[in-house]
Amino acid sequence: MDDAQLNAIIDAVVKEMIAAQAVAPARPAEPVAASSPAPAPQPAAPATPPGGLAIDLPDPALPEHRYQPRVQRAKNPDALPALIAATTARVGVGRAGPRYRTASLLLFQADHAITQDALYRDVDPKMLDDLGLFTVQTNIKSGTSPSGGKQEYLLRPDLGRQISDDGKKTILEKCVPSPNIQLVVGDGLSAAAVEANVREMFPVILNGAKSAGLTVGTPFFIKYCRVGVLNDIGHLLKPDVVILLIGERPGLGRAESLSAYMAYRPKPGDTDADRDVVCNIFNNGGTNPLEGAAFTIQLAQKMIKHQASGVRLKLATK
Ligand code: B12
Repeated sequence: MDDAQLNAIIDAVVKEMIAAQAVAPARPAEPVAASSPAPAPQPAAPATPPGGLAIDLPDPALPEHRYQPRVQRAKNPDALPALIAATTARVGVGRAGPRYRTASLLLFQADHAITQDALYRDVDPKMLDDLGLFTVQTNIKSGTSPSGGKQEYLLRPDLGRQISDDGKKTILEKCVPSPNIQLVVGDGLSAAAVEANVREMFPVILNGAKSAGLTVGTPFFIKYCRVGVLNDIGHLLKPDVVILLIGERPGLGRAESLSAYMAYRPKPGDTDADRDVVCNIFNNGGTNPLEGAAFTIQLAQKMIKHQASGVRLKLATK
């Protein structure tokens, strides 16, 4: 039997099944347990293609699907939404025998895709322009092969801690030297985190520094950036404190989490023991970006007062 005959048979069977309503033209979302609260309205089903069979499903990462309680015969169905809202952990998802339910599996896959996007794509250049940030690069070359771009960034964290020679030149040309605070943004492991928080944090950090009587240097953006880049910045510009806003490793479905890594007068050879971090900055569940920004200024003041950061600062303030 050749391909044409095979396809003709498949077409005929599919048509028969649709006519007999044995398969729905478009599949609805997985039904919710009777004991759960009423489901949110479902988005419109995808248009049925001319053949009559559609296999598209609604996006499982949409809030109305992500946070839907899926425990069957729950003892206290009213408490489930509150439990789910209280944590970013995957609770109240139910199970099918010993396995995840299909909806949970699809959400895992969707979240994995979100994570990959956050990691592999570049920060929106418009946002960088709006904030007046120029861009320098580390010693990771642009490109997409293993010897450049995000692939190399992942394989060579050491190169992501060094500003390229061109970048160093640009920084020295464009930046005011020896400020109290040098503010820097780095893509790190999540472009989504930078886009979700930096716009809100910038004015709070700049105004907070002004109110505290601290000078702020010329801010800029570092592409393919790792935390250890703090040392090069300290060496080049001699600020009192560097605040590096950088995308954290994106957890599943938590791609928008940002950190502010900070150090007092960082220099080559410094390690994480000389640094501090304000972590898990994101809206709806983390440290919200406005608070996170205010906290970085308080921490910068403390670092300047005690002329220390990291373990030394902890010991000085014990
Ligand atoms: C990956 C990770 C690690 C890895 C880092 C290895 C690596 N090469 O990436 C390992 C497992 C070694 C680690 C160890 C520790 N970590 Co850690 N880590 C993380 C995690 C999951 C992601 C960090 C990230 O994305 N960084 C951004 C990328 C771009 O940075 P990077 O240059 O690739 O990697 C550097 C940073 O990750 C840094 N780093 C990692 N953890 C910490 C902690 C502190 C206090 C500092 C200053 C730096 C630092 O080390 C890497 C090398 O320079 C975060 C969770 C989060 N929500 O952020 C916790 C997190 C940052 N870690 C935390 C802690 C407490 C630690 C430890 C102190 C634990 C311990 N008691 O030993 C140690 C410190 C290690 C150190 N570097 O000195 C806390 C910090 C809490 C806080 N506010 O102080 C976090 C937020 C986890 C949490 N509890 O929520 N960590």
